[in-house]
Parts: sequence; structure tokens; C-alpha cells
Amino acid sequence: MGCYRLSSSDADAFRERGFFVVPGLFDQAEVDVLRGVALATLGLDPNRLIRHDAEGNETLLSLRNELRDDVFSATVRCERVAATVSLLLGDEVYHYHHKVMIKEPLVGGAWEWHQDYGYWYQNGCLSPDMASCMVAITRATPDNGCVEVVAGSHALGRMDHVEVDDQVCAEPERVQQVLRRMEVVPLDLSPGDGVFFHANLLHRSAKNSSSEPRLSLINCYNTRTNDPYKQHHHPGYTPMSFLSDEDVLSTGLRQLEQLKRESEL
Ligand SMILES: O=C(O)CCC(=O)C(=O)O
Repeated sequence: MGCYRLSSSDADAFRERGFFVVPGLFDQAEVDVLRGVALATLGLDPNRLIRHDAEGNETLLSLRNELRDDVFSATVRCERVAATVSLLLGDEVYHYHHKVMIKEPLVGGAWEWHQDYGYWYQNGCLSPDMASCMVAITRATPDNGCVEVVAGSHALGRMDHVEVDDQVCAEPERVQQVLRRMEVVPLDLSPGDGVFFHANLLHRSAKNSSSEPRLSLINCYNTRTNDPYKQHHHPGYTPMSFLSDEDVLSTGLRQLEQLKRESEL
């Protein structure tokens, strides 16, 4: 299997635009397993959180601070993702958390404009040099509330963030000015596509107005040298070994088998 490895043009894009897209980061068999596990487990997940957007619409996420022997954790640790983030940040990386984002058909709410570091700054991380890899599990389009990013906005530095309902969003007056001057890019993705992005990249997503659910996985990383100075709800530096790229599919198939056996009991 020839898996993705960081190219110099993608590294340049990360530095200059704050993000880049890797079409087909995960192949069809892997996407089928990710979707199968998500559908089989998320309905009953006690970790499922609900967030409300400014209009009161609910958006769901299932967030984990720990790595387990499951397919989502395998995507966090696999070389094509973890080694890429390590090269982008120029340091050893560790798992900060990962989450499956769920936007239900017609009702799944928006995420307001924010930088992830707007949240993570509060957690004792001194440097914004943190990054995430988002993987589309279902198709993501403007119609179903795909993520939109402001290209190059990571270079503006951290903006002040304010609380709006139970989300935190970048200061609206400043965002308005940014949007007048910089390019907004909707991340129209096919299942399996990945996006690597910097923690100061301004992004949002609209409500899901389509009749299909929109699912994605977001793996978030911090670096060893940026170990938070205080304890908070995401982990401090914990060494993370990489897995081979093949482990994603084998772990996922094993997990699906296990879930099937459990459902037959
Ligand atoms: O999944 C989405 O629609 C947006 C998620 C997001 O912005 C985030 O988790 O920081």
C-alpha cells in the first residue's frame, strides 16, 4: 500500500496558507470501516457531547482524550498522519485528543468562526504550534455544513475569543475585517480525504441543510516541547508510538468483528 508522505509543496502550503488537503488520505476500505464503527458505536457513546450554535441548533461530537485499541486511535497513531504532523511542527508530537463530529441531517448546527488555539491557549499551551488532521468519513459539501477556512489566517496570530452560547468564537468585529481581506475556502471533501491544519487557522462550518448526516474525524496533536504548564481536560505530554499505516484497516476490521459478535449476544 503506497500511503501518503509529506511533500515539500504540502509543507510549503502549511507554512503559507495554514492548511492543505490530501485527497484519498484513507482509501475506500478504510472509510467503510470508519463509517461502520462510527455508526455502530456513536449512538450509545456516553462521551457524546452536544454543542449549540448561535441559533440554538445542536451539533454533536464524540471526543476522547485517551488512545485505545480501536480504529479511530489507529488513525491518530498511523504514520501517514502522525509522522506528517511531526514533520510539520518540527518536533515530537503526542495525542491531544480526537473527536468524531456528527452533523445530523437538517438540524446539525454550525460551528462559529474560531481558531482551535483560541480554546487551547486557555489550557496552558504556550505555543500555537499545534495541529490537527481532519478526515471526511462522509462527503462534506457546502450544503451539509463542510468546514470553511480562511487561507493564511494562521499568520494573524491568536485572536481574542468570546463565548457564544456553549461555543467559543473569535472576536466578531475582527473576523468581519479578516473576511473582507482574505480568501475563504470551503473544504469540499470526498470520504477519505484529509486536511492538515494549523491551530491558529480561522475556520467555521455552517448548519447541515441536507438530508444526509455529515461525519468527520478530527485528530489533534500537541508537541513535546509545548507540554501545557497546567493540568486541564486534555492530556499533557504522553509519549505516543506510531503505528504502521496497515494497522488502520486491520484494527478496524477486528473492531467491526468484535462489535458484530457483541450485537449477536
Ligand atoms: O466539524 C466541524 O464542522 C467543525 C469542527 C471544528 O471547527 C472544530 O472542532 O474545531
